Amino acid sequence: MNRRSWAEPFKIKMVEPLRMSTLDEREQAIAEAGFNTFLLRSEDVYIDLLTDSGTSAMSDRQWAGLMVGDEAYAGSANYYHLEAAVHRYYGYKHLIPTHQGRGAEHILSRLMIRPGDVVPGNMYFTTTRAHQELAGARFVDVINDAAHDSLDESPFKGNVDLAKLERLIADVGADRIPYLCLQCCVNMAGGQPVSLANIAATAALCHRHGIKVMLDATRAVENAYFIKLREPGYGDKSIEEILREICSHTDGCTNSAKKDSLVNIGGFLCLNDDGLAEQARNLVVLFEGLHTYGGLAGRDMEAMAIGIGESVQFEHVRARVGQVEYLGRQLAAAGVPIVKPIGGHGVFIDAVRFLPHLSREELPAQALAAALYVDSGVRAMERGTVSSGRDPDTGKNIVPRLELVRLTIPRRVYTQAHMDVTAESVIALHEEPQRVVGLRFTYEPKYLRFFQARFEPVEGGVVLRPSAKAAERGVVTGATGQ
Ligand code: PLI
Repeated sequence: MNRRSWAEPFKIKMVEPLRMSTLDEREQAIAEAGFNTFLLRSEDVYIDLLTDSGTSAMSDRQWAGLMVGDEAYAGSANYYHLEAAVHRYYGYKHLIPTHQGRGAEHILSRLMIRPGDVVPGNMYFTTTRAHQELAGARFVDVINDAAHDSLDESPFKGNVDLAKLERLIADVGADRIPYLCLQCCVNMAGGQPVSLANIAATAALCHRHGIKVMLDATRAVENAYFIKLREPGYGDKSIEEILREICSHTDGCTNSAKKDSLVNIGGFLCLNDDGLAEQARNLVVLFEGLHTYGGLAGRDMEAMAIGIGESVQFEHVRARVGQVEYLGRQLAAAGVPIVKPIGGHGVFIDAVRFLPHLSREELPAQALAAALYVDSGVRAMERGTVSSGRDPDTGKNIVPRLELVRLTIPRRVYTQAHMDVTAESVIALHEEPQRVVGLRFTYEPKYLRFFQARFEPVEGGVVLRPSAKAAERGVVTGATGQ
C-alpha cells in the first residue's frame, strides 16, 4: 500500500502545561459553573474545545511581530501592514479594524439597517443576528434545507436557497433589505461551506435587486479549502486565488480575525463603497477607537497581518481541517451521530440522536456538553436551543432542528493524542447514554443567553450518573484515569 500521511507543517517550540483533574473536582466545578461550560474556569479544563475563537497558537513570526508594534495613537505602521495584507488576500477597498468580529457587525448593522428592515442570511450566527435585531431588523434564514439535516451529506450545505431568497424579496420588497449576510463555513450548521457557484448566483440575484452582499469572512479561508477540494474547476487554484474570488462577488465583509487569521484578538470591517466607508470610519471612533486602530494595539494588528498571510498557506489549512476530520472519522467509525460531512472548524455531535431518552425541553446538547466535561475534562459547547434564544416578537424559545454539541478545534494547538482522548470520552458516553441527565434553566440573561445562563439537572443533582460498565470492569470512570 502506498500510504502517505500529511503532518502538521510546524514543530513545537514552547509548551503550556495542562492540568488533569479528578472526577470529584470536575463534578464540583461543573455544578459551580451552573452546568454551563462557558462558566468553567479554564484552569479546571483539560482539553479545551469550547471554541476556535482567539485560541490559536501564534507562530514565531507573529510573536516577533508583537515586538514591532507601533503604538502611535494615529497612523500606526502596523495598520498599513494590515491594510496591505487585507488588500492582497481579501481584495476589498477600505479596511476598518475592530476589536473583534462583533465590533464590525455592530458598525455594519448601525450603518445599514433601518428599523423594520429584513436581513436574510445563510443561517443565523448568534452575535450577527443580535446586532441586526438591536438595529431594528428581522433576520430571515435563507439557507438550503440540507443544512438543517445532520444526515444530509451534500458537499455545500452552507449554500443559499435562491428560491427562498427570491420569495423573500418578492414578499418584503428589495427596499426593505439593506444587505444579505453571506457566511462562509456556516458555523451553526456544523462548519458547512458555500460553493463559489452559489456565492456568484446569490450575489447576482441580490445585485439585480440593488441589495448589497456582506460576507461574514470569519472562516472564508477554510471555505476556500473546501471549494478547492470539492468544487469542479477549482482543484488547481490556490487558496489565495479562491479567497479573492469569493470576496470579489461581495460588497464588503465583517471578519473575526480570531478564527482563520490566527490571532488571539482582532477583527475588521471592509467596504468597497467610498461613502459607506466614510460613515463607518466615523462610527468606529465612537465605539471602537480611531479608524487606524479600531480598539486594537499596534502589535495586535501586526500579528493579524502576518497571521492572514500564514492562514492561506495550503499546508496550513490542510493540516487544520485534516485534524478536525481525524477526530470526526473516529467518532463516526464508532457510530457516534455527528453532522456530516465533517465541518471545517469542529466536529458537531447530534445530541438528539445521541441522547434519545431526553426530550428537547431537557436541553440535550447542554446536558451532553456538561457530561463530557465531567467524564474527561474536555470542554465543548452547546449549539442548539440554548444558543438559539427566544423569538424577539413572541418571547418563545426558538427550537432549532439542529441540537448540537460542538467539539471545536483550536488552530495549531492540540495534537492527535488529544483528539484520541477526546474521541474515547465521547465514545464511552455514547455506549451508556442513559448516564446523562437532562438540564433546566435556573437563570437566563436577556442577550446571548448561552454565554451566562445557569442550569440544574432535572433530577438527582448530577449531570452524569456513574458508569455501570466501568463498575463491572472494576475501573473508575473518567477518561483521564480518575
Ligand atoms: O467572536 P467575535 O466577536 O470575534 O466574532 C463573532 C463571529 C461572527 N461570525 C461568526 C461566523 C462567528 O463564528 C463569530 C464568532 N464565533 C465564536 C465566538 C465561536 O465560538 O464560534
